[in-house]
Amino acid sequence: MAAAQSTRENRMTEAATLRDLAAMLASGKIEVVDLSGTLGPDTPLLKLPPALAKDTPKIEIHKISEYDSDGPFWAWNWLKLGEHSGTHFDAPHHWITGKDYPDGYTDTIPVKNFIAPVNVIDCSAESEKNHDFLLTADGVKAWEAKHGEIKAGEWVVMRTDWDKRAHSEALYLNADANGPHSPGPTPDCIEYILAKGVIGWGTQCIGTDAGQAGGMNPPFPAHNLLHKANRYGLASLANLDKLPAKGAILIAAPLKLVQGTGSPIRALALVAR
Ligand code: 23J
Ligand code: MN
Repeated sequence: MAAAQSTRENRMTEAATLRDLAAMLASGKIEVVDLSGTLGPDTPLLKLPPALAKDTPKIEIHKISEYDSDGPFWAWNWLKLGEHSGTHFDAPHHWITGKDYPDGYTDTIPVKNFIAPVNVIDCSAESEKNHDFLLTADGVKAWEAKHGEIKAGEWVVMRTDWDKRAHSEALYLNADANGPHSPGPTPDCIEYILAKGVIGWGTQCIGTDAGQAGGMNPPFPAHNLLHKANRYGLASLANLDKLPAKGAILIAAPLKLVQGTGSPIRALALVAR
């Protein structure tokens, strides 16, 4: 958007646009689509090779009271919850390549980066056939030839319909003796979209990288390259099958955790109907 001088006429036009938006949300002409999975003790969580690393703990929801002797008129819970649990946001400080950005934590990222247009690349058929399917730069270019160019400031998300497996951690992680098998990007895919100036990259799998990405060069290229560029990741997105290829607006705001490296989110999309 051109940073035009905000004249009185401009402000009136923009106020009218917001009124129109509110009316269209109320009438359903713009639909709000829920892109989050449920968050609880059964939410699938990443498993790393024990020799390499510690895992994020199981999610716990503990009751404080529910209209009882511990709180007669109220119900509330406390949580044990890793930052990188369920549908979540990856901040730049999550990865060593992004460690030095002052604005790379959940509490320091500019909030305007939490609302942006989203490009949805449908890889569901390929991913069903090949659980290790990798989206390449050429794959993204072919998608652009059909749907239009990816622009600076936009999200790119990979639709795999992997959310249909999230009811079972075994199905979701899809691991065998050789480790997890789930689709993701190649290094050149991430390099290509970063050159376009995207705000970030999202997937429907447990992380932003493919299951076999530990063996790529660099290891975990989505994490390595996105966060090196001070850009963001989204993981375990749901319901991407309900979005158009282009035209939706994605709202993905992490909790304002102090020096947080990520956070569960309630990801939402605004879609014209
Ligand atoms: C830590 C180490 C490796 C990976 C991840 C976290 C994630 O996917 C994540 O949730 O950011 S691959
Ligand atoms: Mn993460």
